[in-house]
Amino acid sequence: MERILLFNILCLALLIVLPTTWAEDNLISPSKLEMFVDELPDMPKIQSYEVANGFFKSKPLVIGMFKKHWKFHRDLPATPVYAYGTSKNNATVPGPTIEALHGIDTFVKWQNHLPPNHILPWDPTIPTAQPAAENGIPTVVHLHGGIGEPESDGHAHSWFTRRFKEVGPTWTKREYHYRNFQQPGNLWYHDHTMGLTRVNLLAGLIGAYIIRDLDVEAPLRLPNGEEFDRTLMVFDRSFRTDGSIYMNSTGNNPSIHPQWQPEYFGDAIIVNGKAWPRLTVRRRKYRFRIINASNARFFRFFFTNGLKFIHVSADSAYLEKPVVTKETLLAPSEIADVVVDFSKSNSHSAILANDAAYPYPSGDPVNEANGKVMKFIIKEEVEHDTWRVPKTLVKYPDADLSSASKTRYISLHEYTSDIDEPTHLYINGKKFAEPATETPKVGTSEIWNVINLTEDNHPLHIHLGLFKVIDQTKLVNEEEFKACMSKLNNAIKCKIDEYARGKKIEVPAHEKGWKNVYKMTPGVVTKILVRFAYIHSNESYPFDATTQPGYVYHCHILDHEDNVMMRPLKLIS
Ligand SMILES: *C1O[C@H](CO)[C@@H](O)[C@H](O)[C@H]1NC(C)=O
Ligand SMILES: *[C@@H]1O[C@H](CO)[C@@H](O)[C@H](O)[C@H]1NC(C)=O
Ligand SMILES: *[C@@H]1O[C@H](CO)[C@@H](O)[C@H](O)[C@H]1NC(C)=O
Ligand SMILES: *[C@@H]1O[C@H](CO)[C@@H](O)[C@H](O)[C@H]1NC(C)=O
Ligand SMILES: *[C@@H]1O[C@H](CO)[C@@H](O)[C@H](O)[C@H]1NC(C)=O
Ligand SMILES: [Cu+2]
Repeated sequence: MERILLFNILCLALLIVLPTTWAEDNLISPSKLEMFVDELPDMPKIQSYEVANGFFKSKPLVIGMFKKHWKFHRDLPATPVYAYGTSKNNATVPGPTIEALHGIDTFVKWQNHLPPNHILPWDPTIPTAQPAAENGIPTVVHLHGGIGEPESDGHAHSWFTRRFKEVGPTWTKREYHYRNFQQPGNLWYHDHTMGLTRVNLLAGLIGAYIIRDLDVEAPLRLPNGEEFDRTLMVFDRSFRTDGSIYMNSTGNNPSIHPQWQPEYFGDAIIVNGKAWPRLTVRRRKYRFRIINASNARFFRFFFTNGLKFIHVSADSAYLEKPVVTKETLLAPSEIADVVVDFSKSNSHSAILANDAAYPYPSGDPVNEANGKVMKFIIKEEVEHDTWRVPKTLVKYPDADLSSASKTRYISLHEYTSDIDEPTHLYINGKKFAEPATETPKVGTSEIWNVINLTEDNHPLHIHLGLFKVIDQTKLVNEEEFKACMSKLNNAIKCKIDEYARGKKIEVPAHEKGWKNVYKMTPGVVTKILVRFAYIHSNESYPFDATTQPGYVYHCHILDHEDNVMMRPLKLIS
């Protein structure tokens, strides 16, 4: 008893004597957390439809955002998080998976219950939503991959605080309306608040959203049902010994931005809310919809026992044919939708591993901790498998370049301080607040040439539009072109055609489908065809895409998006 008291007093004395950074840096070493001890959770499923008199109809949902505690690992104290759920009790990280049906609208009342004082350090010196502190934390939900009206798109300025006490300048409605008229596929919802996206996602505000179309999908006979069709949401986090999420609160340019850092990387790899979980599987085919919900970490997944990935879709649309790979590179927010056939395994377990450097591609190599993702324990007996992977999946129209009504140049810029540390990043050298320059016409397609003038790979995400990657061409005399761009900031005046003549880089087969995010390689011009219309039908949008506040497009490294690698996208009629 006395010894414990003495020990406590000593600890207290230490706390007082040591500089405050001691508490700040009191990180848990990932080697202290044993891998593969927690079972892989399945997030709760919520259907946004119901059957009435033999017909499907919408079932309106109410989903809240709550502050609560979440156990990320058996041996880690519960972590304060922000979680989506139908109640505080059953809110989860990631949030519930919303199951929608093609053609049946989803209605969601997103409700903010978050108290004041953010659980993570944010930075008021970057353009940020700043309601009165006592009103709580601003949030707004974006459905990533959704094709819907601007009012329900979760524009960065459409945020709201708890009980809608304060709302952002473009906020218009409490109940969001998702049409689900698009092709079946994988979407996800996440926070999109101006300047706070990176911290709100880090805190836990993410969840999956699946659109199913039974007419299209049932004949494919891909692995189906709760057991064989699973969503894996992967992200990285670091923790302190008390369980709280650690985010470095010292900016890389503290005199300019006291807290902002250009990229967040965590040491522990989390799948469906557990660090390095395990899943026991049968010797047959499974479908995994793998969503990379990291802020900045790229993953290059592979199986340690040589099992392969059979890609069936990319982002939110099916591929025309399955593509088999041994590894798969996912940028933040990209989705790999793969079938894995465990009957092909020659061992009783397989580790899903990752070997992507961070930042990708030129950063540090992975270590023991972030090089492993999860473990599959494979049952002994071989089973009769009723699922298959057909030779052809779903055919959508090809990218028809001749149909493009406009060609644009989109350049990605990074700015650095005197100490050569990044201070902010812009698209086209323009602030987010400057008026929209990308104003496509509803129903048209456009060619966008995306020019990466930075050292990093930036996953570009476009709201509303789907795109196909046409080609990737290396710049020649890149420094000369960059020098011109930093002066004139105009790709045509800088004679882009004379520089975009280098080697062509092949687009991986499993990324040749219709996408909503693509990795923009540095020093490369990536040509994409963006379609502001459906891909599965010639019908026009059943909503007005030209209304306020419009849409955005941005880099999906959240730390870049917040500061402010994002531009308005304004559709016109
Ligand atoms: C982006 O471009 C920069 C400079 O042009 C280059 O150094 C960098 O490697 C490129 N990034 C990738 C991922 O290729
Ligand atoms: C969450 O809890 C509420 C009541 O607290 C219940 O009605 C609802 O069905 C639960 N949802 C899920 C997905 O478990
Ligand atoms: C936090 O960031 C600062 C500035 O970039 C750096 O000097 C410091 O080492 C970082 N701390 C940790 C624990 O990584
Ligand atoms: C996940 O996405 C983040 C950023 O959006 C990216 O930095 C990271 O590399 C991606 N990880 C995987 C496994 O794809
Ligand atoms: C859309 O129109 C084009 C050209 O008229 C036609 O070739 C194509 O089959 C149509 N697509 C659908 C899904 O109806
Ligand atoms: Cu970026």
